[in-house]
Amino acid sequence: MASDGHISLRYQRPAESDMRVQAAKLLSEHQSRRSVRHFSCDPIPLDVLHDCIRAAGLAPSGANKQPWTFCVVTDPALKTQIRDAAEAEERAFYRGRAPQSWLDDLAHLGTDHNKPFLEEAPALVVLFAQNRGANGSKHYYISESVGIAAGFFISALHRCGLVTLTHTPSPMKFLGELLGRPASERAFLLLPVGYPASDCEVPDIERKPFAQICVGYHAGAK
Ligand code: IYR
Repeated sequence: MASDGHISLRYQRPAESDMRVQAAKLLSEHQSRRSVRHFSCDPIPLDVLHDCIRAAGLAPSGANKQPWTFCVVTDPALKTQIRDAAEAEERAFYRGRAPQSWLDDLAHLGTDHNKPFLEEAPALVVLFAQNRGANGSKHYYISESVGIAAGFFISALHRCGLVTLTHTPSPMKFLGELLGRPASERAFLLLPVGYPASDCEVPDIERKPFAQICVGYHAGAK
């Protein structure tokens, strides 16, 4: 049945046994994903990165407005400019802008204002949220939509063997200026992308157990 600008959904229901195999595989893949702050300088295949962006661009969005722009930076001079500007903001953050309670919450990550990964990672992806469309048209649920696209992107990178970090030097206004983005766009995330450095370490952190993140409301259950 196809009518009124609609088409039939292409869908094949899998067997439950196959669903369980896929679910276990997906869970195990996600368990090995980590945010990385120490990158190898090795270049990455840009076509792989572009496919990850294509996959991210398939995310659902408010009224299908797709209110995102993915900027890919590999130019070393521009990466240096981004690092310098980000470190200036981060210096202000760590030296007073952040309340002590916030710094205490970050202590276990071992972060400071130094962001060498902004030059070392072979690609920086700057994800912008579009507050309005090119023709001034309205966009809806912008943060939700761009956040979902970012999640798709991070997941796609991981499946392709690349690592990243959801970096948010704050404020990120300098990114729009350095990349010449229109005033209707605001920087949402800065994601360095590449391979981990050979001696890369990550914080030894735990994830919340299932019972703490999921509450079930099932008929007949006591
Ligand atoms: N933007 C700073 C601080 C920072 C904030 C949070 I919330 C983190 O999860 C990690 C870091 C920085 O990148 O160092």
